[in-house]
Amino acid sequence: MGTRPDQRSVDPAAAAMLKISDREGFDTAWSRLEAQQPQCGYGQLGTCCRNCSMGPCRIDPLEEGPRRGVCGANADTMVARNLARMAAAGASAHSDHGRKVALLLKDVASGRNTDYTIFNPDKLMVVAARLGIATEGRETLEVAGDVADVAIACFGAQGEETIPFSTSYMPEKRLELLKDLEGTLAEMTGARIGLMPRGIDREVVDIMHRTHFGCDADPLSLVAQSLRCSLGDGWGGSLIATECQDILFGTPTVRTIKANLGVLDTDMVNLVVHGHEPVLSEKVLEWARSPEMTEAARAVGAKGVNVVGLCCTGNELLMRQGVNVAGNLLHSELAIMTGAVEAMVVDVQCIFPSLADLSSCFHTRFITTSEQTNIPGALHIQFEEHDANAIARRIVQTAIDAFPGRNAAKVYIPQETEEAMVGFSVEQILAALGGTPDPLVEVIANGTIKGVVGIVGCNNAKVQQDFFHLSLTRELIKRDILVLGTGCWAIAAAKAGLMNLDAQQQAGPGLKAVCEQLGIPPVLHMGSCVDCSRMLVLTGALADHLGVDTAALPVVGSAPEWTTEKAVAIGSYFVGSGLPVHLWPVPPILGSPVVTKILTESAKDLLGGYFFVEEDPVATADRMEAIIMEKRVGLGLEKEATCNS
Ligand code: CUV
Ligand code: SF4
Repeated sequence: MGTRPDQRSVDPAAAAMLKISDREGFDTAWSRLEAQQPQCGYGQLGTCCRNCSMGPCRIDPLEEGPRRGVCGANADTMVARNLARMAAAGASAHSDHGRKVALLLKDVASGRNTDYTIFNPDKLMVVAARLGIATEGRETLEVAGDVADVAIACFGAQGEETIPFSTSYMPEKRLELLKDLEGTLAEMTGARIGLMPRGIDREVVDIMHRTHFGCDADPLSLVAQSLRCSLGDGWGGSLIATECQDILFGTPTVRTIKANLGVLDTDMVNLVVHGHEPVLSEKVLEWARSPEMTEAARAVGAKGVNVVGLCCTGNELLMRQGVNVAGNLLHSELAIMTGAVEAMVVDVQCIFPSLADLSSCFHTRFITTSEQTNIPGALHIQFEEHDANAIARRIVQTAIDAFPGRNAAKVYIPQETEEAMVGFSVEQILAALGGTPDPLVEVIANGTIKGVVGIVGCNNAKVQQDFFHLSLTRELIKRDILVLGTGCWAIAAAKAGLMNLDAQQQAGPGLKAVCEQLGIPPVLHMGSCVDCSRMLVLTGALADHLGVDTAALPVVGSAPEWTTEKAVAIGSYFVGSGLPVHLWPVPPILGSPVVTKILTESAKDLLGGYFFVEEDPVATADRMEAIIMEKRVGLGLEKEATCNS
């Protein structure tokens, strides 16, 4: 490798593992990124198209080559089509996850599935009431069946109306604005361009259709559809995933966990769960903790089975069950290199195919479980919800059976861990505030806290691991801006100790005082990527509470190390929900000045939300603070703050 381990990651545990990796000559995301250089400039700009067999076509940004593809599509069309397809893929991943949980809820309600139960009937009743489903005097399972039916119907809806989850959860003013925009856009273009999701699946298919050869060439309607599809994810598929998971497995409550590779335990059978869906990992955890499996682990000389999480599966388990987390995306290969992992069990999304080969260098069983994620070289144990107990037991047994094969000479576990206080569901945040948003509104209004930034997303081998996440987060809390978020950002913050109470010391005086009073860290873990829906719900609650639109709030979003198409969908539904959203690295849109302008300028006028790109964390914090101050002035809060000071 051309770069030093500590240039690849700011995490000392990662740097330690990368030294071993360099010595042993293992492939990693970093070495493969280096081997990919230079990466394709057309791809970076978004100006290549292979949507038909007259192509592939590409447009040179230097105006040196042809300005149009064979069919006549120009750079604007290509960029907008490619972006829309990214949003469609991202929304599909999240929403398909939501569909599976909704279908499971239905099966539990009807008694077809007895391997799972409804752990949280209280949340069920709240969700039902929100959806307008009668709850009074009704059986839990009956109500659950109705909630599942409404959720499932949101996927396949065929009418022109907005799906019920979106109309029931969106804050009032935003709902009005998005509906009214259809009229505005019709006046501007003469075309029917809607933004409210009509059916979660339908909006994805709409994108695949309109980006097919010879359909939509207008960057504006392509971007609008990409927002609509993403809104169907945020206020649809992802929201359904979160709500149904809370019903089945519990709403997260505050708890303390440990984060980083040091959570692997030399004396235990280490079972890493990686991917996304708690439907699998909850069961694996349950069996790993069972007396039967503990006994089986002892029989092979281990003290028990140590389940730890990675990425969003890790986030799901730490939020609800207090399970320790081994790391975020770029830790997935490093975890296996410790030589102490008996099994890595995965379902869907964010799973490097490289993990199969790497596992074969160790005694590690790399176990795929989803029909949608088959990886050559993996051991596939097909997971079936209706037979979840038996299959989870088999998975845990497979990990235990691998333990005697562990080679002590190959084991190195970096000892780094940090404690993190996690579990900040909207319900928990409101509980910490004493039941209403009032105290939060008050400290924002009087300027003790200037505003809120929600950070999401991944690791990206192009960015020094966790560097942007941590620098930006530290810079914001220092300025009395509360930071909350999800995904691999949250794991980065946990690993760096930003989610424990000591981190209050790194906050500005106002934020510090509020956090001390409430007994919370200045950086709040709200869950997995689908739990970005929790951020929407919180933002919506604040907006409705104040009687304003979300775009008026001093709230900004960011995805500073984004990687996946899901992040495109998340960023887009934040923008569609009225929030300014920072991105780094640059999305593949710069090949079209028109698309760039729509996303960074026109969106602001129409939606209040818009994208901006910034490479430097301090400059990003400057920009965010400026936006927050602008919103505070808009709400008339700044005068008040000046008087107080
Ligand atoms: Ni779903 S989407 S790398 S695990 S946050 Fe992590 Fe989060 Fe991005 Fe994937
Ligand atoms: Fe080229 Fe048009 Fe075909 Fe795309 S759709 S590959 S631009 S001919």
